[in-house]
Amino acid sequence: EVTALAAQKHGLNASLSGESSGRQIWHFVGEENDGAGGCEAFDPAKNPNSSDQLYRRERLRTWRQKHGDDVPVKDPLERALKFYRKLQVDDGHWAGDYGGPHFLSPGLVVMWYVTGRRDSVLDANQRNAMKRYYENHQQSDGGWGTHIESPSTMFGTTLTYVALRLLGEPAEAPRLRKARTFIHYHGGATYTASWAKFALCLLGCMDWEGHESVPPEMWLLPRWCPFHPCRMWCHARMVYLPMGYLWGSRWVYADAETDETVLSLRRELYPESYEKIDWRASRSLVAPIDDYSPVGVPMKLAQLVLRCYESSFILKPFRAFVRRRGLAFSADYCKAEDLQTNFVDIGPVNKVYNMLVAYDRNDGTFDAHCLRVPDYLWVAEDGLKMQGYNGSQCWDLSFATQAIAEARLGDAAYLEDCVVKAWNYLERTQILSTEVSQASPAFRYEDAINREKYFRHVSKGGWPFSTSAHGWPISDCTAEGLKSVLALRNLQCVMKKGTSISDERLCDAVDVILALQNADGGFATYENNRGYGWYEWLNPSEVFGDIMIDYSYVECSMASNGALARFREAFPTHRQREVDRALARGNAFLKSIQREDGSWYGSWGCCFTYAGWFGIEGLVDSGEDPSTSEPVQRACAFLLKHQRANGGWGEDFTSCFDKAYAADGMRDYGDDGSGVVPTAWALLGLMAGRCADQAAVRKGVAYLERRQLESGDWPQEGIAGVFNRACGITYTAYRNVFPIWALARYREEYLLHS
Ligand code: LAN
Repeated sequence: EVTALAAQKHGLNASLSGESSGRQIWHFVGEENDGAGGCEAFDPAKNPNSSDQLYRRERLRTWRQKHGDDVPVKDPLERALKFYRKLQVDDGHWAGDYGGPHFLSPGLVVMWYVTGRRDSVLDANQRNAMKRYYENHQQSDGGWGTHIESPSTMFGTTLTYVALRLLGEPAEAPRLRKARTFIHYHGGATYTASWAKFALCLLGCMDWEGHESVPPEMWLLPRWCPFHPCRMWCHARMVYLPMGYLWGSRWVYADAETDETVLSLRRELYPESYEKIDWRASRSLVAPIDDYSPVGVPMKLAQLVLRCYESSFILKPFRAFVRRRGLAFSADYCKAEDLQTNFVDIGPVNKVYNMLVAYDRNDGTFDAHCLRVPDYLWVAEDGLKMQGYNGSQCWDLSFATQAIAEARLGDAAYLEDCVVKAWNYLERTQILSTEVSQASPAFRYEDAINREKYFRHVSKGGWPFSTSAHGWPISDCTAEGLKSVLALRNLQCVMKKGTSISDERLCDAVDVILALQNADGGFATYENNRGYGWYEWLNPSEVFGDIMIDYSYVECSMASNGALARFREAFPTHRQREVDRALARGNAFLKSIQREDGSWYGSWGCCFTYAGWFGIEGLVDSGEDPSTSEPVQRACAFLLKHQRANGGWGEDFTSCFDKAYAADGMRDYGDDGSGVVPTAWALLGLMAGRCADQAAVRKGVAYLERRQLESGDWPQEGIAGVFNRACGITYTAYRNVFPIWALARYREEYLLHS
């Protein structure tokens, strides 16, 4: 029944270009099934970031077939827009590579293996293309990083090694020998990070005694208890949920004791003999190269207490009772999450583990889950990867549309069609309550959520990051969605041809934003902050930083401030006092987290440059007069200080990891330290702050124009996105949307007002 629901609502045969709900599915056709599709050879040593050639070529080809060749355009902005509109998918969004992390697809491979190696989870073409990806990203030391630009870690290496073996690569293949040397040099798989250990335990290549406790009965604590997991950041919560279930039932691959590959892996992964390993003693081991956030003393103590609890004889009957109830609650909660998200699930890690829980529940939902695996897979010239989300559709689209609106080109004949399609995507993607309009068959689920029981924040009126089927609303995605709608709604083409969005829906969006403001005046990602800073002492992940609670971020706060301000202009009477107050508090929050040197630390993009734009624009949107505001001028001075000799700005991932500005700029994959994406961010910030140094801005704009390719595209440089301090994530749309926006702002706003 559930399978039928998913199939019917989301058009399973949809190809990448024919979807109506943002779904991105790759089909392998003819000879292109090696994942390369005739692309130029991919050389990760030059730049491990794919430039999304497969997708872009396919789109350009389709465009040319329909519309013929473009007349060459001189104007850089027009050239960029004429290029970018060609990449749009029929349903209105722009697709793109959202890969980057290396630790995601191995989890999928393990799940595919332990649930019976079905083609419905991963077919042969997908597996081949996945192997190609792993091969492409192996580094000269034999290892793999946590993400494509990271130095090798045990986390990335053990997982990828195991995935390659499960996909059929022989242990004696030279690349695997090399990887094994790396693993053994760092002490063997007992030194990998806990999330990798978890996968090894499921597969039967590590004893569960080697894994710290994840008791599912923590869900039974009373809600007021500060240790109740509902207070965690939703991503951590939704990952530890299926983990608790699988740990609590000590789930292991049924054929582990006879499976040749598993038995061999037990020999390959450890320098000592598997039988002799002291698993209990190995639990807390972790290689220094993985140990980004060392587990704090409080967590170590908690683990000690849990060890006693786990082995206590007296507590056995009590434990058995609460464990059973904890497992039952976890299984139900996983299922609720599956249904709420149409089996997409909030992210790639819980997708895989929830699938395993569904397999274990054996209630028929596993098949529905299989249909949603391709949503996470993306093919580029470096092979097939599992993405960090089921795409970044709504997010990228909201920037593209705001850029077009700011360029005052929304009604230009060559963009009309593109704008109307994008508008319709925004309309279809907003999360509504119960009604399902004709134009929007996607499952809108507010009433199905069982919100209170499963700790969900309000959704009605929000926008998600990707698709309405996913449906978790996010503060800044809601805000950027609302800003886009406000920017487009008065265009002639939208009024004539777009699906209407009622004022009431815009008010709903503002209600979501208002509800998401934290006590400190800032905005977190999906929910209000429900916990305390000291939770970070309990972060068990080792490889990630600041994952325990939903903090207030400069990015989410700027977006929310901007949306409130623009909404107030359009609807001055809706919750007037609350909106005013929220803006004043938002403004104070942004000032409170600005660093002495004028910068802000960026959590979701690289890094101080990204946050600089958000910080400045957020301050201005919340009422700061740029010409007199000291914080705005200090922020502009910070950005100006980092302009490079070639006129651009550059910052690479190390800034995020080290939490300090990487003075060498975009070191490895930029252009003499600069890059087009950071340059565009810096310019957007400076122009929002009405920077008085016009020469610097002009130089930055000239830099963007100089780097533009003949086609109107820009080159793909270093990785632009980040999460959890330590993991990079790819946004291929950024090299288009932000330069376009910066050029637009320069022409339409800055020159006129300065
Ligand atoms: C994202 C993607 C979008 C991103 C923005 C909207 C850009 C940001 O402004 C707020 C945070 C958010 C929503 C975000 C949070 C962390 C995510 C979900 C991701 C970076 C995509 C992947 C990542 C997720 C945690 C990856 C899975 C890994 C785990 C450690 C669970």
